[in-house]
Amino acid sequence: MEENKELTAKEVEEALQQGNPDANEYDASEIKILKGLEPVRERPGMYIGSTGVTGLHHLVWEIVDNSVDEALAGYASHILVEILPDNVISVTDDGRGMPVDIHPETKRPALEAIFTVLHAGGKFEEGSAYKVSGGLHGVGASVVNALSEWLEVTVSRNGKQYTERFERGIVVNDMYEHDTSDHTGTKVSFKADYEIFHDTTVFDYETIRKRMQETAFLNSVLTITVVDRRDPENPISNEYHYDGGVKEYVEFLSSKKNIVNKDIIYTNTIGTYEETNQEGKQVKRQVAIEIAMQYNDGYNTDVYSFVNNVNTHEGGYHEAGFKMALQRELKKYAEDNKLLKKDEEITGEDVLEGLVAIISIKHPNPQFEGQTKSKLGNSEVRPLVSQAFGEAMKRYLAEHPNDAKTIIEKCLLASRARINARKAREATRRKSPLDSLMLNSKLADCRSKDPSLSEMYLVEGDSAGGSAKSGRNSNYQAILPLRGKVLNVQKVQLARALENNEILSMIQAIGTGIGEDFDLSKARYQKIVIMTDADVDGEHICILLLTFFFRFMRGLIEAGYIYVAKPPLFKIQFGKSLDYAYSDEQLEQLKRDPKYANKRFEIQRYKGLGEMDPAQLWETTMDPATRTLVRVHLEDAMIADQTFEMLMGEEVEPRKVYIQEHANDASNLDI
Ligand code: 0RA
Repeated sequence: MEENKELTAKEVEEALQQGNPDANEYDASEIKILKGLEPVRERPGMYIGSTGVTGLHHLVWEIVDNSVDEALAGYASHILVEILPDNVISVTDDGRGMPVDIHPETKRPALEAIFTVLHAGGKFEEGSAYKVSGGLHGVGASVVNALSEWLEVTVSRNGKQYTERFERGIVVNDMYEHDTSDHTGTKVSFKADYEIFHDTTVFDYETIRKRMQETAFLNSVLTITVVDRRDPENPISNEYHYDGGVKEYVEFLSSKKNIVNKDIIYTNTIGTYEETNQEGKQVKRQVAIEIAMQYNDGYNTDVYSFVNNVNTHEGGYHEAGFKMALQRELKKYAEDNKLLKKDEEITGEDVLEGLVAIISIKHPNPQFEGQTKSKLGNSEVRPLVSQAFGEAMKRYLAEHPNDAKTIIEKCLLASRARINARKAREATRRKSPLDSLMLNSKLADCRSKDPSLSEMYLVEGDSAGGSAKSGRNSNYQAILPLRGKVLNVQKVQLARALENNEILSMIQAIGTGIGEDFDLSKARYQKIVIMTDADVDGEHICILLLTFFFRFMRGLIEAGYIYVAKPPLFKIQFGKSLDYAYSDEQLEQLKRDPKYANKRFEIQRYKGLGEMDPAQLWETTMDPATRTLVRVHLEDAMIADQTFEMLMGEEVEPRKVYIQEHANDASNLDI
């Protein structure tokens, strides 16, 4: 078996054809394994989630994760991530350098396995406490190699440098020794394969910068430098190092809010649990627990949790342990200090209002569960986190009696508001427009009743709404026009959006309910598409809707049901040739196309969706075969939520700057 793994795919197939009895013992699935990295190229989505822009960026995360592991193992401290001309990515660390020794039997260098054997290095290995192995992460460098036009690794070790080169996962230059080196480390450079990433092989600096900043917050030993060198004259760069770890992360997230407790509540500790290992022995395992939190005077809850640097959007036992301890300690403090009046109580919900918290744990053997594999399923973690954070919270409250009182007061306010809201809701439930059909809805529903096939377009403006209704495929596309002006009132309170007829129609049409009543399984559409003009007003409406979903129907975003449509910005026409451009660059490219170059072509700039007739709107923005939809991720909605705060908040100056910066910038929707 082991020896047969050395056969190439071609040799296996030849052996099978010749009826070689040894080869015949393998069934089809085993042959797949023998083909090494081929399955990755056949079904890339299985390994990196998608071959769109998100999957493309996964390649970077995979390579960086390996260097982060080397840092967490205590050997590296600096990671350099560069975007080079032609969208080549290069990741350099100052770790020990990947192993270069030659295997005595295979005669191959040890590092080759890291890049050519599926899953090598991705799984938990006994003893290596904090290997990243969550969700879509940790599939390893071999997957990146398989999906790269070329990949080159250079190791500095033993005073020398070693380089090996691959193309589409295959060795094209055996590892060779060259040059001397006065340090150790690993550098991996790769070019994503255009044969795999059809949409784009262009990396987004902001996406990489943000992720690296987050990685630096979560791993205080690290210094990460990010550089965009695609324009050689104007390199862009950022460097991140946070000695304070997640405490600084909370500081960062709270920076635009009015904080309630000045000192951040923080703990950084190790918990232990017992487990039976493969030999049936009881062994102790360690879990690193780092938590920071702070209250602000807002109403949102921003609790973000991570396991081995993987964002656990769906929560799990670590989040549960934190919330449990937070409520327990606040409740106990309030009772012990006689801060509760008769009939007053503090529930788990009350302690979450106006909370910013980061929960980061490092676990040797995490179990990821849930719809998007982003929920921690290890139950032993709950008591560990609950105890660790409970102690920190208890100490904080004892040492900060003034802050403690303010926090309890705030919880009681939330509690009263919650009780009043419930009473009001119960009183009006019968009359609630959401529960009845008395709404004067402008919804043009689709015929399909199958949510997995049904789409709803939220369209800005009555005129575009009319075109969309005429142009749509009414079998599966529903249209709800939204009057932009109504929504785009400056300083509108989000709660006021709930009084808006169109928003109510939208909630009713979606069918899940909102807030506490939200139930994803009742969604009537699994694609909800925001379609607004590519101007400032359109952007505002989009931000408002995303903020609304983020706060009241977050499950829709988590389930991946929310999309933003990208309408074209230009039409270019000469005789019978007609094309649409979705960006300035694309228009410039079309102008150079032989169809148009040196011709008297006409260009129409679309100022709004309303300028398109039904057929054009269908063809450019609604036809599944030709349209561009951008799926909204939780991070995007989070950013929209922060932008919304900024736009609607008390501070006038940042709003002015934002509007000025975006006024002439129709395509700058950051989603
Ligand atoms: C296994 C063994 C050793 C180094 C590494 C892995 C290693 C992997 C990566 C991936 C990115 N950067 C890395 N740096 C190191 C060497 C073990 C030894 O020196 O004894």
